[in-house]
Amino acid sequence: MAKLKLSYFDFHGGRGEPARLALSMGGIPFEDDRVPPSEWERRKPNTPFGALPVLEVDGQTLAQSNAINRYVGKLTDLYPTDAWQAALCDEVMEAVEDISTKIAATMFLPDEEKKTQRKALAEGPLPFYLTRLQQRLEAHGGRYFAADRLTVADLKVIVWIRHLRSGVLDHIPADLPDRVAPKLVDHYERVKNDPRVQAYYDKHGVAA
Ligand SMILES: N[C@@H](CCC(=O)N[C@@H](CS)C(=O)NCC(=O)O)C(=O)O
Repeated sequence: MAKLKLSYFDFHGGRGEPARLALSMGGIPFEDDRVPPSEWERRKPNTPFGALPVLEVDGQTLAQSNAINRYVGKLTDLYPTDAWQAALCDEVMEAVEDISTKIAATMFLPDEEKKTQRKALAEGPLPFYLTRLQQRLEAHGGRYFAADRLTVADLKVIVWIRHLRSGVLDHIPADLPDRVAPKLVDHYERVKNDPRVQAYYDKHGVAA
């Protein structure tokens, strides 16, 4: 079996967590390399695109979270084998990436500017993506986003929903998902209660 090393920042959530989760759920051994902020400047130039996550496979590197998610999804049977269902899975992961990028762009803004931009996100793009993701979920059976079973798309969505509901994003109401996309919150609970997902969070001492 290939030797895997997944590098991501030393916090729960974010772009690296779906792959951490998938590998753990699939029982695939990997080095869980958690990069402390103090090491990032030194390591950044050695990553393919100056960003994390990065997956090393027998010493070769793969960047871009969704490429990593697809790869580990294939290793763990958490990615559809049917081409159409795989495309539906990709669609959802890219949609989460689109909106996550908008939120990430506000992270290091000065306070007033951050407030303005986050309020605008909470009034427009966030409800839009939440309701559209909910519609896609319903269009594909209502339980999972693709193939009527748990895939890496579901993992990417629950990590994002948990982040939104956690209240850590100033100026973005933590109850937004519950108000505008309750079926996405039901989906979050469904996936979170999967015994493999629960085992991961039990092991890492965080509530999903
Ligand atoms: N499109 C990339 C974005 C990667 C990205 O922006 N990662 C952030 C963390 S979630 C990062 O490395 N930030 C530190 C930096 O850019 O210096 C992906 O999906 O992996």
